[in-house]
Amino acid sequence: MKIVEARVIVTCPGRNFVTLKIVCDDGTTGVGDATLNGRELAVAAYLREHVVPALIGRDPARIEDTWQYLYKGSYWRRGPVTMTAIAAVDTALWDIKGKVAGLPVYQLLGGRSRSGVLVYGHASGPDVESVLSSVASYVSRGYRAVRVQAVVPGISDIYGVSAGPLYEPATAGVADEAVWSTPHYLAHIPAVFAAVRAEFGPTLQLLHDVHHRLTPLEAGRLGKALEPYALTWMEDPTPAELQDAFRVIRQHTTTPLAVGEVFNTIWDCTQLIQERLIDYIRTTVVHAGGITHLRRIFDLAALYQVRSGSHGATDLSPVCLSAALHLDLAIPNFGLQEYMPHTAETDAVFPHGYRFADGMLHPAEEPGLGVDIDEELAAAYPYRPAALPVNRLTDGTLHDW
Ligand code: GCO
Ligand code: MG
Repeated sequence: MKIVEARVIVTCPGRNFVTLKIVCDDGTTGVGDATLNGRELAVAAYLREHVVPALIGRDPARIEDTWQYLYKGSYWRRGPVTMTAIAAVDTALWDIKGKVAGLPVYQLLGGRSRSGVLVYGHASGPDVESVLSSVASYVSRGYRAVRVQAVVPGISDIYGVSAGPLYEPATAGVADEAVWSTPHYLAHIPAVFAAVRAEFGPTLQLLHDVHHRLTPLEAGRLGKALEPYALTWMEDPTPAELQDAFRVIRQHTTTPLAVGEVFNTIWDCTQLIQERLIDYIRTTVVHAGGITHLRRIFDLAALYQVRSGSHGATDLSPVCLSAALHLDLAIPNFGLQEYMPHTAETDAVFPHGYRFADGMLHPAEEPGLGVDIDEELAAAYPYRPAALPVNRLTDGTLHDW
């Protein structure tokens, strides 16, 4: 078999997605997600200009060799644009391999290690009462794990609180500016979790995303304050370029830590994993080099009792989610999978066979990944420039968003 074509498809059914579709000489196709929120066209150009020409004529069965070719062969290693482009090729090749073998991809990864993929949903609200009813709506739909975000009095525009049925931080044009105050945040969040734990009892899994906003010491203080409410994890407590910083957090709290949605290679988390500074690694198929490289990260993590907790916000397309579910089902050290359902428009552009039941997602049983892109429908939604917000402190200093 040979690759004869690779199409880069950019579509905006409510938000932007980039997809790579690889076509083989016998007509077999495979898809890979290449969406990097707010930087979509950089990856599209990287694929079109630098990757697609090198794919034509290659044997689609040689997944590892193609991965090494694109990684070592670019000379300029790592980085979100490069690793997202490599991920798209890798994911599409696993899809093709599954179709050729007549097996769902999880079978090629070693087979099923569990009955389904436990997911967490996103509860939020403008005040404690509405947070409680948002959590209740997830519980009534069968979710066993819920992330809780809340408006903080004194901060007008905060990460993770949805105004409508879906949360979408990217806005049209250039970045919106939000204002951040750590003292207001630290004063409010423990009380929210006290109310949620009191209402829903000890076994509902609760999570919280700090979204990179605290110093290590502030994160230690928050983790300690949240200990009575037994969170499954506190996410991205501090920016993670400095892996050492997590030692400080660990010295102060037993609240489990989850990090990694912005990482793109194993090199971003070797210290975090090998020194057991985190409990969950949140790297994803689309931003961390595809199924091949993510498997490598998860295998390293397994040696150190670190579990997976892959990012799964709506800016990761149904193609990424499908791929994630196959890997989640197969690895020994699966922890949790984030799940934000996509809009009906997005689901129509990306027909897929995964389904939600009993708090878990289940990948399609058909050969390959069980997801595709309807290119005709995708063409009806042209790209729209959009950007993620930036954050400033109350005195105007630029802060982490
Ligand atoms: C999460 C993430 C997202 C990111 C988004 C950026 O935990 O789901 O933090 O909400 O902010 O994916 O594009
Ligand atoms: Mg996050």
